[in-house]
Amino acid sequence: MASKLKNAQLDAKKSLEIVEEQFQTFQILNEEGEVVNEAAMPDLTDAQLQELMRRMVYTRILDQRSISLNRQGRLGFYAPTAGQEASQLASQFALEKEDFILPGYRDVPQIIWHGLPLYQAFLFSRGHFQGNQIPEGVNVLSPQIIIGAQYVQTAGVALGLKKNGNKAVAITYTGDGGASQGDFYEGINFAGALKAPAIFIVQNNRFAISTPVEKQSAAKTVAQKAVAAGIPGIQVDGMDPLAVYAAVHDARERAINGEGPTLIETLTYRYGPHTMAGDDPTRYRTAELDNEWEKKDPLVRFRKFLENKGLWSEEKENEVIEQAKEDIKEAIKKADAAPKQKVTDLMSIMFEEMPSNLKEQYEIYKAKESK
Ligand SMILES: Cc1ncc(C[n+]2csc(CCOP(=O)(O)OP(=O)(O)O)c2C)c(N)n1
Ligand SMILES: [Mg+2]
Repeated sequence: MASKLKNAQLDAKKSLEIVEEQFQTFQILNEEGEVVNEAAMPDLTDAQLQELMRRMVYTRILDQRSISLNRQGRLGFYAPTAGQEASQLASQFALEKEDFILPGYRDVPQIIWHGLPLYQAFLFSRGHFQGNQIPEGVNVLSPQIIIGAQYVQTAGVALGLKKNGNKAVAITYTGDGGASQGDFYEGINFAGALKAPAIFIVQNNRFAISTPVEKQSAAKTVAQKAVAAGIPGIQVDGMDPLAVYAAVHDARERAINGEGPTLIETLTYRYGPHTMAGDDPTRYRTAELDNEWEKKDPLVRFRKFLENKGLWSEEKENEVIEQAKEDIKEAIKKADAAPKQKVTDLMSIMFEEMPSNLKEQYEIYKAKESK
């Protein structure tokens, strides 16, 4: 129905259409591994390009091994990551060590590449408290399970960095489902108002467990939600490592220059189930959709791109695979060697000064545990 309001500035529907038209998907490398946006090519050396590929291959292996370790009962909570490597690893690759990462439960690869030892990631999966004892100098928080909560925390961490005069950013990740939560809006709004150096990533893998993104929101893109918060927003091809890197690098530059936060939506797909707790993706996704997305695979397109430049080979890839398997074996051994956690451990790490009623309980457990 045509609007009765002829003046476009007063036409609410037109205003929305104008916004929607602005949010086109940013891409540099197409599915064939060809550069389609030369002007936006990030400034990365050959060695850096190879390192990014190495991390993606390594993480695909880590995902496969984690799934099989979970099935053997040797890991606990695990949210598969295959398909999301470009979105996860190219964004982390654009960071500096002093930047803080506030991950969601699927974002364990980013915190590993930011410095969390692999065995601790395995301990986190097992629900062992040592998995959450982040080493000094590794600027990551524990993976958040409450959907969207990390967005509010990121606004706070970013504001803290700004107040301390640190030239660093806080980056966080949630999913398409997370972008429907109140915390999402509060986080981007607060960071925008205070020009906090935050980068808000929404990895839109099209499903929140079984709920398709179309049922989550009337918004055509997640990126356009930035408009209401008055901050820049961009939708990126999340299967394209170069586009993800360029978008995050750009957002980081603006953040540390005092220009405030950015919202980045990465269009991606998880090949596996939501978690290893038992959902069956064939009940909510079609094989056609799976195939369509597997054709966009980030490793396949980046491999082609690098091979064309003479920067990658089967031999190199096999070396990475072997290294990953070796590291995983070692890390599981180390995780197995962690002492069984005790109730008294949980109590003593929780309090600097234990309340008197808990002191009593502490003694009771201590006596039980020494039997
Ligand atoms: C506040 C809250 N509500 C519900 C849940 C249960 N839950 C766990 S994962 C999930 C779906 C999240 O989907 P999305 O944000 O798209 O992230 P993805 O798992 O696809 O990466 C839900 C509803 C939760 N953990 N926290
Ligand atoms: Mg999702």
